[in-house]
Amino acid sequence: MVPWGTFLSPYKQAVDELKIKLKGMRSQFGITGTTSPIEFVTGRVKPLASIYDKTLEKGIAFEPSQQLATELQDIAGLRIMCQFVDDISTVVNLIRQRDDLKVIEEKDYITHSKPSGYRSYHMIVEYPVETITGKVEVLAEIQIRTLAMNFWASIEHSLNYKYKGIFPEEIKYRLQNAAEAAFKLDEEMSSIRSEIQEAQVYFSEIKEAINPK
Ligand code: 0O2
Repeated sequence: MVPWGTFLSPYKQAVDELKIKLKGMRSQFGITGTTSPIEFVTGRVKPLASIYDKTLEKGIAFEPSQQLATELQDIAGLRIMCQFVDDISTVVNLIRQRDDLKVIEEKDYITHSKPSGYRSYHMIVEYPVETITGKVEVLAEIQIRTLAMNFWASIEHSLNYKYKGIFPEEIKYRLQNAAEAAFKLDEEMSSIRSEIQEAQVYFSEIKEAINPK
């Protein structure tokens, strides 16, 4: 059995490389003077404690194995945050068009939110990592969501940790209300999108004039 460090190292490389590539997409929009659909990008390798919890949930052995690599599709996880809901489909299309990864599966929790209120677009991709012993194909999960969806998901995630997935009814109800409020916020922001973007271009021009690159 390979040590955990060895098993996880291609995942770490995949996260590092994909973070650079996805952030690169954002910079390219900046260079061409087009508003970027990507606000910011984060990435992480799933901590061992979370891998352990997932193996218990799925009833698989907690050991570095091909089964684990196949069944846990988010050991490498990337998250792309967008300002507006419409930006999500732009980013999804940009990812679908790339030659350096293969989209294996897509889950649209935006059109069909989860019962918890969770909204996000998930893409499972296969990404080749070059190692000193050859090419390793790893799975990575890319979650694409708006800033409002991300705010809700991070709060719900912390509470989930606190209540170990079993929320008191009152909290569950409040979270569903908060998800609805986040949805409304996204709708309102979308309706004044052009106003917001004009203001953002105006401010970035002023910033550039005061502090040229
Ligand atoms: P963490 O700590 O973020 O890594 P899976 O459970 O992954 O085998 P499933 O349920 O089909 O299979 O995966 P799905 O629905 O694509 O969800 C995987 C990830 O989406 C979760 O990973 C969360 O990051 C996020 N997610 C899904 N549902 C919710 C939700 O109701 N609330 C929040 N806050 N996040 C959610 P992990 O491993 O559960 O967590």
